[in-house]
Order: sequence, then structure tokens, then C-alpha cells
Amino acid sequence: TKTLKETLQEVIPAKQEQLRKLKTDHLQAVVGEVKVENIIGGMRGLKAMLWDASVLDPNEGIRFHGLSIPDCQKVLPAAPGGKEMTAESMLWLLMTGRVPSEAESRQLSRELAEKGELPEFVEKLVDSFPTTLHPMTQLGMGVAALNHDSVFQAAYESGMKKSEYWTYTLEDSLNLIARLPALAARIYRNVYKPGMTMPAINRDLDLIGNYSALLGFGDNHNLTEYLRLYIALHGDHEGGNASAHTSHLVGSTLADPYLSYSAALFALAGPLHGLANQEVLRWQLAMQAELGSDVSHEQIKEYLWKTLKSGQVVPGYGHGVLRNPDPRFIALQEFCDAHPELQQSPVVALVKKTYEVAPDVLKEHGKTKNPYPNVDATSGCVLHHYGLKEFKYYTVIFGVSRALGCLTQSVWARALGLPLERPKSLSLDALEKLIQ
Ligand code: AMX
Repeated sequence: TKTLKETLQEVIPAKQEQLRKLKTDHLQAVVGEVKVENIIGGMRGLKAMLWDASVLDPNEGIRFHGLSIPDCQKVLPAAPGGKEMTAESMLWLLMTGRVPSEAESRQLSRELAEKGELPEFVEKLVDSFPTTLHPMTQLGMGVAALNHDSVFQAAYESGMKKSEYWTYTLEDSLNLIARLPALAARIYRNVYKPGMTMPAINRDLDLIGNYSALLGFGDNHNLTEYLRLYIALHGDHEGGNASAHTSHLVGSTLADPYLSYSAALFALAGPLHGLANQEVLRWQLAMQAELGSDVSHEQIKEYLWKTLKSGQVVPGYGHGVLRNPDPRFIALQEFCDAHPELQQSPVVALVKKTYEVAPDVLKEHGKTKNPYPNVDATSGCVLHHYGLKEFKYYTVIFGVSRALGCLTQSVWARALGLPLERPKSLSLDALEKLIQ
């Protein structure tokens, strides 16, 4: 059985060669055009980043190295006793483009568990935060502080070779991913469950098995499985989304993975991005409080119009790129369908009913380019059902997940020697001049 690092050592040379060929043969090839709408429209549609691990098709959704979500659910190893793909399996696929064997995935689980303890000063730092500080702010600060032990930074100071950048980046990235459960769970404990004792990290458990146990849900098998699926699914979503792009931009300065991922977390903390999952649940619970549990489609329609007419967006619907229901939403809905206890949950049922009417209302409203649900439409209600009810915390779980994709890219950016990112900006006057 090879380690993740050994597997990367095998796959990196071919990619380096592919990039070298592009550089020598095709540097001036034209692959698109830049329109004013790109410049003033959040760079939507602009093909301007290299990101190998996943590609998003507007209609079909995300593919990880060519594998769709149902493909991944079929081939990626689960945890012992579980059915859902693990975070480690997804990380292995994202990093190497290969499906890991069970033994490889288990070995990675053990490696991460062995590295999972937090340094004492980070524990103290996190314990010193006021419990009123948003959990995402705490997570971002905790991750940034972990850069105290960055091996990339230390090696850079002592003059490592460029060809070694990726190995130190990988070491930092694995250390960071390993420590995220302990950090994220400590924040949960401090803010919501003061006095709760957290178990030691179990070296025989996978990353998310440990995370669930640290959160106090270790004996809830179905929630643990849901977290595994949720975290694997949220791992990567192409390079241009705000968190991934932020991490890539900051990393392009050769800031270490802790600094670049902490920056990504602060992008994830915005309501149009990762914070949406807390907003969805808040909104659905408010709907439930107003309409009761046994609601008709007609009542939901009216509630949707009320939200829209008050100038708010319908949380969980719409997407920057997708133009169909998000396959991650579908996968989580299928999880709900497969678990009878979730069928009994009024909030899960309300989310499903909302999905039955919201697309038509949004089409009639006529603004959003995508009237269909994104993954956040459903993710929170399942957590809520299983007793993880503190919705301000939900984005933190997303933050544990997105590290898989962002840090994969950090490693590859160093392996491929990608340069400092520095797009050209224009003033309004300069833009007008270019048009004339
Ligand atoms: N409800 C009401 N109006 C919506 C809407 C929704 N769910 N989604 C988009 N619109 C509106 C936009 O506000 C915009 O209005 P404007 O012209 O007055 O500014 C118009 O429709 C066009 O927007 P768009 O091109 O379809 O979307 P976008 O790329 O600008 O934004 C997104 C995408 C996700 C931010 C947006 O759909 C939205 O705000 N959705 C609700 C919040 C949400 O679910 N976010 C989660 C995103 C996924 C994630 O990162 N986790």
C-alpha cells in the first residue's frame, strides 16, 4: 500500500509535463474573450484559473476528476461499518485523481488521527474567545494560528528548493486537515456545550468519525454517516467559488496553507456563500413557526412570495454557475429518503415540500438565473433533526470540508509552480476608453 505522498510522487511528473507542453506550444492560444459583463459582473464565465481536481458543469453539477457524485458514492471507500464515502477517500481522489483502495483510505485515516491533536497554545487561544464571537471567526483565527508550526514557512526561511515546495505544502495541508476536527469541535464545545468533556482522538476512526465523537455525537451512527457524506460532497466545487479562489490567491503569494485556508474561511463566512446553510434553516424554521407543521403547497407559495416581496432572497436557491438542481442537494435528499427517522422530521418534510413549489415561484419572480435548490437548501435540516441544532455552527462544518479541495489545490499549485495571481484591473474611465 502506497501513502498519499508516494502516490502524488507518481502522478505529479505527468501533470508537470502536460503543463510544460502547454507553456511551450500553446501559450498564445485564444480560449475565450473578455466582455464588459465579465469585468463588472463578478468575473462570471471568465475562464481564467487552473484547477484540476473538479469541474462544474452548469447543468450536470460537479465532477471530481471526472467522477460524478453518484460515481463517487459507488467507488469511494466508506468507513468500517458505514456506507457513505469518507472525507479521506474524497481527499485521496482530489489530490491524486485516483480512487483509493480501502487499505489506502484507512492508512490515511490513521495518519490523520495520529496528527489530530491541537497544540496547547491554540487550545488556549480558542478557549479565550468570547462565546459570542461567531464560530466561523473563531475557526478562521484558530487555523491562522496553526501556522505557528508551518513546515513550509520554516523550510522557506532556511532556503528550500522550489522542487520541494509541494512536499512541505502537503505536510502542512495534512496536518491542518488532521487538526480541523479538534479545532472545530472545541469551538462547538466552548460556545454551546461548556463543560462537555471531549474524548481523545481515536486512532482507529476516520477523520469524520472522530469529528462526530468530539462533537458529542459519537454514538449517533446516522449523524456520523451524514457528516461523512456532507463533508465529502462539499470538499471541492471548482476553483472560482469565493473560498477556493481566496485560498488560491493567498497561496499564490507563497503564504503557507494555514494562512491561505484561514483566508478562505473568511470568504466562506459570507451569507452569499457558506453562511447560506445557517440562513436556510433559520428561514425554514421561521416558516414552520408561522405556518405550523402541516402546511399546504399553497401556504408555502405565499410564504415564498412574502420573502421575495420583502426584498430578500430565498436562501438555498440559485447558484453562481449551476443551472439545475444541485446534485449535492439530490444526494442529501436521497440520504433523507433512505433513513426512515428523517421521514418523520417536520423540518425535513418542509424542506422537501418547499422544493416542490419554490422553483416555479422563482421562475415567475423572474430574477434568478437558477430557480433550483443548491446544496444548502437541505443540509441544515438534517443536522437539526439529529440534534445538532446550533445553526450558527453549520458553516464551520462546511469549513472542515472545503479544506479538502482548497488544500489539494495548494499542493498542486506548488507542484506545478503556478505563479503569483495578479489580474489587471481597470478604472471606469479606462474601461469606457477601451470600448470606444
Ligand atoms: N431568491 C431571490 N432572488 C434571487 C435568488 C434567490 N434565491 N438568487 C438570485 N436572485 C436574484 C439575485 O439577487 C439577482 O438580483 P439583482 O439583479 O437584483 O441583484 C438576480 O436574481 C440574478 O442573480 P443570479 O445571476 O441568478 O445569481 P448570482 O450568481 O448573482 O448569485 C447566489 C448566486 C447563490 C448568491 C444567489 O442565487 C443567492 O443569493 N441565493 C440565495 C443564497 C444562497 O443560497 N447561497 C448559497 C450559495 C451556495 C454556497 O456557496 N453554499
